[in-house]
Amino acid sequence: TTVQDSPTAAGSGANASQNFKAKQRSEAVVPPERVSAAVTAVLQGVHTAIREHQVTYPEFQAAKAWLMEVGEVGEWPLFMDVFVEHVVEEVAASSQRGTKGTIEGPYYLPDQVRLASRCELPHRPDEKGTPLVLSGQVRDLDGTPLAGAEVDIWHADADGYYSGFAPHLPDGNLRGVVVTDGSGRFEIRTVQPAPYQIPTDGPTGKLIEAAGWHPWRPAHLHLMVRADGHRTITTQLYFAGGEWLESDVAEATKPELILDPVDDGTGVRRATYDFELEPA
Ligand code: MBD
Ligand code: FE
Repeated sequence: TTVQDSPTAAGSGANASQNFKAKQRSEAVVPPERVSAAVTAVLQGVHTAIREHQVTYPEFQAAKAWLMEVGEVGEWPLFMDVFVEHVVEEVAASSQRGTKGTIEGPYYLPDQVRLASRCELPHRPDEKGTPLVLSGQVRDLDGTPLAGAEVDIWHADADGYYSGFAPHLPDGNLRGVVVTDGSGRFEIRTVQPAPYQIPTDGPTGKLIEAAGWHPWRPAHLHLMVRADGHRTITTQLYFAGGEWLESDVAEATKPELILDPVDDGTGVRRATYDFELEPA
């Protein structure tokens, strides 16, 4: 892990880049025809934009400087996941049945603490935010409950920060791998996350500001749901009525992924969500 001094774009970017590189990934073997076809299409898109918008030399040099800065501060994982991943997920989703997936984003960390089916996510003693309980069941496509499935969950805190990517948060905060019980059920106690704002001090934030867009994602929980013999689902759950739900900067919301938690009368908001996994 990298030690950060303050919650800056460069800090979270460096951690996200380091985390991305550390992941064990199989080298994609892509035939030259496919490389050529895809890269030609990307370059043609760039050439078309330059012609259509009569891009000037100063603008071209500014674009180069910006690209260099994104790499220098480690924001490529952030930029790619915010502006590109949703289309890769859309392509992947066309062959996926069961619960809808959506993008993983840059802040997943593997190997978090394993928790019993009824549990509370690790949190600080003074963790802010409205208590939230998410319960549900993991099932096969035919409705068979999946015991011992993993509900790997991570989310931002009530200030919109992720542990591992902000120096003031303890490692593992609001992250855990919840194992379903004998009937595939789980009940996770945590706190309501805040919407997420793209760091405004980094190149991604500066681009968003320069273009007059907004830097927000609606509040969300991230989940990866796994069971032996089944295809892992990577998804997110959102909150009905939440700000930015209709204008997610990462374009990663889906109507099937919206929770509508209800206060149980004690100030605890409760929601249920069941996951259906297809065979691997
Ligand atoms: C996030 O929290 C996120 O979920 C995505 C997809 C991109 C940036 C920050
Ligand atoms: Fe997120």
